Amino acid sequence: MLNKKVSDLINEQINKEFYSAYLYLDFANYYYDLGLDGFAKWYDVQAAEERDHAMKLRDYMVDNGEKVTLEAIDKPNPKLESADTPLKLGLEHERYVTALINKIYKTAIEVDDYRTMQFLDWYVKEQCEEEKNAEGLLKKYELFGHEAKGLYSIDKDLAARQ
Ligand code: OFO
Repeated sequence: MLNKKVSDLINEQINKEFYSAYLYLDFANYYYDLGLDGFAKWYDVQAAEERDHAMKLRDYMVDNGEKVTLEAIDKPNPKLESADTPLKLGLEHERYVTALINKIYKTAIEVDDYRTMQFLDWYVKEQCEEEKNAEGLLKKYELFGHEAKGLYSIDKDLAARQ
């Protein structure tokens, strides 16, 4: 069994990871609609990864004899006005998730839960990677994406990476 504060936060995080998957799926839909399939596929992959993150947390709860309570997932409702909006919102969202993971980690430290700290190390590393990717993509867009040729080449590059 885990400390109640820790298990409550992990349970909440499961929901947040599923929400991340929804949000990225929403971004993917937006890009498919614009005809930018490379960007869309990139966010399809991100959405699948977020679902995996939720499942990994779920499995950790189960492995530790904790009950998981699934809550309703919020509707992703960002106003997507231009091709760079999802990129900006995506970076903002990753920074928010990093703060959530840090909060669980901090709570685990406070209650001497070394097992959870070790488990969360993977998420700490993953968030670093995801923030880096989101920043990189936004930077690329800001440099080249405002012109059709540049946007097309970023899209092609993203499609090739999937
Ligand atoms: Fe769940 O990996 Fe970032 O958000």
